[in-house]
Amino acid sequence: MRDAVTGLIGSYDLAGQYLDRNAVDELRSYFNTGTARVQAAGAINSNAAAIVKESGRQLFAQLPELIQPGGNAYTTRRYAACLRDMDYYLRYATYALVAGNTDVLDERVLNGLRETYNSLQVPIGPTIRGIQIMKEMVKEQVAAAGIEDADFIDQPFDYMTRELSEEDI
Ligand SMILES: CCC1=C(C)/C(=C/C2=NC(=C\c3[nH]c(/C=C4\NC(=O)[C@H](C)[C@H]4CC)c(C)c3CCC(=O)O)/C(CCC(=O)O)=C2C)NC1=O
Repeated sequence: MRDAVTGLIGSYDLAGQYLDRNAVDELRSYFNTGTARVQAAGAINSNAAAIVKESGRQLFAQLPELIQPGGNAYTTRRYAACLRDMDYYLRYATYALVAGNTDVLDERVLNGLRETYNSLQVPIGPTIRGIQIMKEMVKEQVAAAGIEDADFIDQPFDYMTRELSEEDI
């Protein structure tokens, strides 16, 4: 599992290069956003349950067929599995935000996920919609907590969206 620093060092080491201007700029930008990243993680942590619950509510309001007979989140068990998945996405997004790197998402979340979803007929498009709803809600929470310049929030959510949507929708 990598973070912004170990990821950068890893690729420079592979090339046998000193940290050049680009590397230094990248490191500077990571360290400059460091405090805000940690604060954002704190804001998410204290609202995580509410963010997941409210995102689920919005998702099912937008796509009510998911929780109707025949829908993939129909029955209490599958409804709960869906919200649990949303909680996974939020928790791992928080790790990736602090790390400034999406490696943890590849390793712990995305690896094999599409295959699992396809085999259980969990629809990918609506899952992506749920991830994007959470992203917007996190941005609101982070703004409400007074954390500025929090553009980095988008990255893990958009990364999961991109990776999930690559095929098979
Ligand atoms: C930490 C990494 C990790 C992830 C990401 C993960 C996902 C994950 N979601 C699953 C199921 C599921 N996932 C969903 C999710 C949804 N259905 C919908 O209609 C919605 C669009 C969506 C919620 C947004 C549902 C309903 C199931 C149960 C499907 C079934 O058993 O039929 C399963 C199958 C096993 C199980 O039910 O636990 C896995 C492995 N597991 C992990 O360990």
